[in-house]
Amino acid sequence: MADLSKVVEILLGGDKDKLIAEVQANLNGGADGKDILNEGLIKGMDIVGEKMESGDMFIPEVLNCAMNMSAAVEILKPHLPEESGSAKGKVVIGTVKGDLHDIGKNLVAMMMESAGMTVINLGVDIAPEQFVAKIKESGAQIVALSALLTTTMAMMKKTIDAISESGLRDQVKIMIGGAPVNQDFAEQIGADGYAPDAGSAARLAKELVA
Ligand code: B1M
Repeated sequence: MADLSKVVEILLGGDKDKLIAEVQANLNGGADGKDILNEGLIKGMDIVGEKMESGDMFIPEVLNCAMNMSAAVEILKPHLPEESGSAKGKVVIGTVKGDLHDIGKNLVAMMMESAGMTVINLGVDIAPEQFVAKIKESGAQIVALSALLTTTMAMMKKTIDAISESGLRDQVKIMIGGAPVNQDFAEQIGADGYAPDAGSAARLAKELVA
């Protein structure tokens, strides 16, 4: 595998043009898109998170790194493995209310699209009633909830409860993901599934509509 430590280093340095040039140089050199994502960009964002926690990086710098990562993902998109097989199905995806993290959720949406699904990406900070309204309007078969904060995990349950109260629970499969959640939590709150990363999320979505 290519040495991707420079991608990590440049991501941490916060220069978007340099990051894009480095990602492109790695692609030109034959590096695997998935490796650049996992061993470069995601690894870099993990270090950003550690620095944020220890007070060595502040929110504006973190946000800048996040925006640069999103720009780099755009370059990587055509080089990421497509999920095999064409699955039909409509997914409503969003980051739950109170939570503004969207990079992971957008990767999940991208992988689902590459698996042939129609994805309605509601964005971040999405209230339970917004999910309910979109399910009604779109007739989606899957609802995909993302959360990155321990404080917003409870909003996943509130969203599932709102879907049940609106009488739509039997029409949709609900899947969850994001760093603080796991399979046990999914079962506890009555979700139909949990996926740890974007690739497995697309596979799970296909299974849920099969
Ligand atoms: Co925030 N943040 N942040 N942050 N941030 C974390 C999550 C944190 C772990 C950092 C840390 O302290 N180490 C920490 C959470 C602690 C906790 O609750 N346990 C944290 C905190 C505390 C906060 C604030 C409260 C900070 C503050 O204001 N004091 C604040 C909260 C704002 C809010 O949401 N209300 C905040 C703000 C921000 C920014 C806005 C500055 C920025 C987000 C910008 C953006 O997203 N557009 C930001 C960032 C960038 C991060 C870190 C550094 C990186 C997140 C990321 O994009 N990772 C993050 C630390 C970290 O994750 N290491 C951190 C890369 C991404 C590809 O991974 O999102 O995990 P991830 O997605 C993965 C999987 O989780 C999974 O697949 C993805 C791809 O494989 N997945 C799913 C995600 N959703 C899925 C859904 C699925 C299936 C899989 O199915 C539906």
